[in-house]
Amino acid sequence: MGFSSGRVVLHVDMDAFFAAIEERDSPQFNGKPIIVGADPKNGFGRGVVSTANYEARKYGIKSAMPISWAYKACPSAIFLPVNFKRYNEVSESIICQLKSFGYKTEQMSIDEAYIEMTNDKCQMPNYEVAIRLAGEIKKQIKIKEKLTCSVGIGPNKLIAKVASDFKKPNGLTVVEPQNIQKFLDPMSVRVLPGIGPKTAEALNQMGIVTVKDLRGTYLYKLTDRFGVSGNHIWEMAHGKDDRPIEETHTVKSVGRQTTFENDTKDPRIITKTVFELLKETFEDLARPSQTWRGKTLTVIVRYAWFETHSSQTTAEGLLTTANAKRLALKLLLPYLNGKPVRLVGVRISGLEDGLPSVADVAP
Ligand code: TTP
Ligand code: MG
Repeated sequence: MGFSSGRVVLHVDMDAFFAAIEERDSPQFNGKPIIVGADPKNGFGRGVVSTANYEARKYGIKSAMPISWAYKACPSAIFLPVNFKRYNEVSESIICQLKSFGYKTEQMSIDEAYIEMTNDKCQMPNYEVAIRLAGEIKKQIKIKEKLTCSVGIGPNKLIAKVASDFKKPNGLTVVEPQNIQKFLDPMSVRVLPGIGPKTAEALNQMGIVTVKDLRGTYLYKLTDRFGVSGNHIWEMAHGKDDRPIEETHTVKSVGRQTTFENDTKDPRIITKTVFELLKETFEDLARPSQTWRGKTLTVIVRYAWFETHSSQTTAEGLLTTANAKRLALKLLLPYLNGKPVRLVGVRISGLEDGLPSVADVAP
């Protein structure tokens, strides 16, 4: 570990977040597989898994899997509904704790944040200070919240993020600049943020499976295939990432979605459900300590055969409960076409800091 003038970034990600909170709050669940998500309805439920604790993951259960599959894999697991309000409270408390260390901190989602440690005044090598801070963060969160997290330390957000996911739960992974390539090379391209199943499949078809394969690919081949995103993919493969830590916006989007009990073609049911989801999303936005507002509204519609559409619009000024309903209906109309709908969702994004919250101005 040498002295380094480069960047040092920490990424903190809570372990099995929703499930860990449930386990903590109900000691009788201790050590049992816990699955948070839609109601499994004895194997006939149609929603998805939000998350599962590590005990349940032994059965192959993971986020976004249909709840019916999870039920099949482990019918004796404890199935619990999602309690966003509770998780949001815990999340806020953890983010406050992270900020209290005094470094620039950016919340990325309900259970993760980046911390910028570059230019620390301390005389010790930066990575040593970062490792100490990581230990202190883990200790504090354990004491105050009785929860564990995993921490990644690296020279930028990308490396810190991949590192925090490298060893879970309760992990600490440090990747100094000289080790970036050694760290990334053997991994599947899927570990790179933003490379989902479709992009990975396209890369596989080009003979690219690992990050090393990706790094050995000519940039033009990637831009030919993926356009401008090719540049981004190529930079990630080289461990490059210039994104700064931005503490201004705490959360970038909030939303809700639901799977219908039975597929429905009924425009009244679909519309009513979208309005209900919108109401719940606005309630999520109205948390008193938040000072952001939404501008962009997205409506998601999934047909019975899983074809999924999302369309969005940006409000002129603020998105209020009143204009959001009108905009949602406009976005929804093309899908009220007699085709059976399986799932609908709404999302509000483009949140800004330091402005009145949506709830403050909503009628
Ligand atoms: P993650 O950090 O992706 O997952 P996790 O904290 O449950 O587990 P890990 O130890 O692997 O970090 O997401 C944080 C929370 O967000 C998670 O607890 C539940 C919620 N979530 C969903 O509701 N649906 C999803 O598809 C994912 C990925 C997460
Ligand atoms: Mg997590």
